[in-house]
Amino acid sequence: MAETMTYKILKQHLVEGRLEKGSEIGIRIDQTLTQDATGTMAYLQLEALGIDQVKTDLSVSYVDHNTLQNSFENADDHRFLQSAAARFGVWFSRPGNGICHQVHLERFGAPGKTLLGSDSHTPTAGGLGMLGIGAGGLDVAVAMAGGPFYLTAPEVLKVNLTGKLPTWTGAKDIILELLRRLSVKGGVGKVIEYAGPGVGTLSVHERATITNMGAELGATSSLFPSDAVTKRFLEDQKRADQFVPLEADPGAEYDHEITINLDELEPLASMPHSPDMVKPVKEIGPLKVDQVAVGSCTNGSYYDLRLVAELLKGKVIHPGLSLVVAPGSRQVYMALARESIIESLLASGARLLESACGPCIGMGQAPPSGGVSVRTFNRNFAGRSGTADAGVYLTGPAAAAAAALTGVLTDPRELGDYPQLPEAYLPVVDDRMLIKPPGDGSNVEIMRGPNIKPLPLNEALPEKLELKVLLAVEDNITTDHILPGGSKVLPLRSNIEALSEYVFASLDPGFPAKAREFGRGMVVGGENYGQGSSREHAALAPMHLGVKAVLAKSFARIHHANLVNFGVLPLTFADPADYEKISAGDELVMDDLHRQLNSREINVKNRRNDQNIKALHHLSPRQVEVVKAGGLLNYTRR
Ligand code: MIC
Ligand code: SF4
Repeated sequence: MAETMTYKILKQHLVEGRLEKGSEIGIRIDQTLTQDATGTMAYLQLEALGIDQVKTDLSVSYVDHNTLQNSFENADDHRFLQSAAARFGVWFSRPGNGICHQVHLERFGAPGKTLLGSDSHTPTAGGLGMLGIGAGGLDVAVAMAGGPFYLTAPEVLKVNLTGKLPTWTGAKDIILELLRRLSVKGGVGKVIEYAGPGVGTLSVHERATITNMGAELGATSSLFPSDAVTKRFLEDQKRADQFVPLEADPGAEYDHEITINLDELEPLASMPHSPDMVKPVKEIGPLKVDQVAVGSCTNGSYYDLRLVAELLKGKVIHPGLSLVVAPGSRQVYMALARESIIESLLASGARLLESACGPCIGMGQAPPSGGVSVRTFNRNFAGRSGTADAGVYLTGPAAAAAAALTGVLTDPRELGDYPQLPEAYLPVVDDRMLIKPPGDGSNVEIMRGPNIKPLPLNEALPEKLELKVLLAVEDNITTDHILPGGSKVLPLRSNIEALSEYVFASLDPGFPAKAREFGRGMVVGGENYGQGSSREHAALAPMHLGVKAVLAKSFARIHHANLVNFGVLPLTFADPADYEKISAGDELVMDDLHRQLNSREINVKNRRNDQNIKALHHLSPRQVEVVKAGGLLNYTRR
């Protein structure tokens, strides 16, 4: 049978279930990655699983998020992560070596293999033809322990690329066009496969920009074929032996198909506060810009930064703004340094940051009050930049450079002639900031700082739940709403007690106190509840506050899985109109729950008006048991 790339990889890795669309399958994970903000929890969980050495072919622990060391917490976490990596047989990428997705693409990613990462942008590896999937830390810990990763066998969406990108447009405009058409929930339940004559015109870095932001579509993963371009990339990375070709069979059947004619694209931007609020830059109109930020796992490649430097060359940035630049990896940084591009950026007035996530997750460089920031990043959720009333516009590097020069949002085509850039460059391959684990780590002592607290566990699911509705929220609530990032909150990722004080901080600062007062509560949500990041803390911290269930119109994939992993019951409205029948403060009752969970339907009674509402669960039989046990750790220990 003619197969898609997705199903070829899934078939080769299937260990449980039947490979039928919509049913739960378990797959073998070849490689894992963690980053520091989610990694501390993942290694504590690995420890709790009683594992001696990881069972994957390769696991890597990166430090890239919490690199601002305002106080001891982040530095302690780095030390914990380095020692845990050595203990469990995991490679350690030292702070300064770069953003996990960029480094993984360069140094470890391999076509045809599976990668599970505790970060939602793990599908960046799809630029190499690798099936990268984002998940909560606990799922990644289980994969490191050799367990299967469970997912719903996805639908496959084929994006047919025709034509060739015009000058002044780039890969970012392709993915923004897709976001414009499909919205932030258009990819839920799907893997997106790229095909067609346009594919061969895109470098691995351009492909990775596109697969990276598949996360913003809510997709399970995104995949490019592995072809001559991939082979050349791996050769340049001195990893030619890892090349295998991958493409869909002719005649493979897809569930959905769309075409993007690259010839027709123009510079696009996402407007505040959602990646799918996309418009052509020229239509957004004059807008004073206060900050430009270049880098991140989306556009932090050598090519992106070199383009910006080239456009700024010989000029100085507009006096009304600041420009910050963070290369995606040390490899990129070193190539830019070698070719004096760093010097050129400095001459133009750029503020150079270390190679890390930085401003993308609000780790410094917050824009001024009410400011406008133009960023080559992937997310522009309200408040994520660290400034609650700032507006973030997401663009490609050319539009970012145009804004930096003119001080206003500018269609880069107005800059005149497109610069002549050399086609290829040879990366500096230097792995000395990657620490290989010792053959036997059993004697390595794990170093814990005072901010690293033991893992909180949930109680088993009671037979009857009487829950106060603590908060009712609208559609597309992100995990940044549920649990913010930023330099103040992120250092608390390994201290759930302290972290819990920030649950729903931007929507309802009184939430933690209310939750504590009522003991057991729930949250009511709209469509696509929990979109965005993979942070399991957005399930774990509410669980710690006594949240037992979330009733929403629909869920984002990773957050749904994280709720289950911590024994919080995710339910949807059988009739979305019932959303209107519940308000904050109501008391909802679910009787005889264990029995009710045997069918899809759960009866929920609202004490305020004695009305019954029909809710549905979307749990596999395995997940029902996990929720009943009060989460995956309890379930596994049994
Ligand atoms: C993000 O981009 O939101 C993050 C920070 O990388 C998160 C992970 C986290 O919250 O630690 C993600 O994308 O999963
Ligand atoms: Fe880091 Fe931003 Fe990428 Fe998340 S999206 S991994 S915070 S650079």
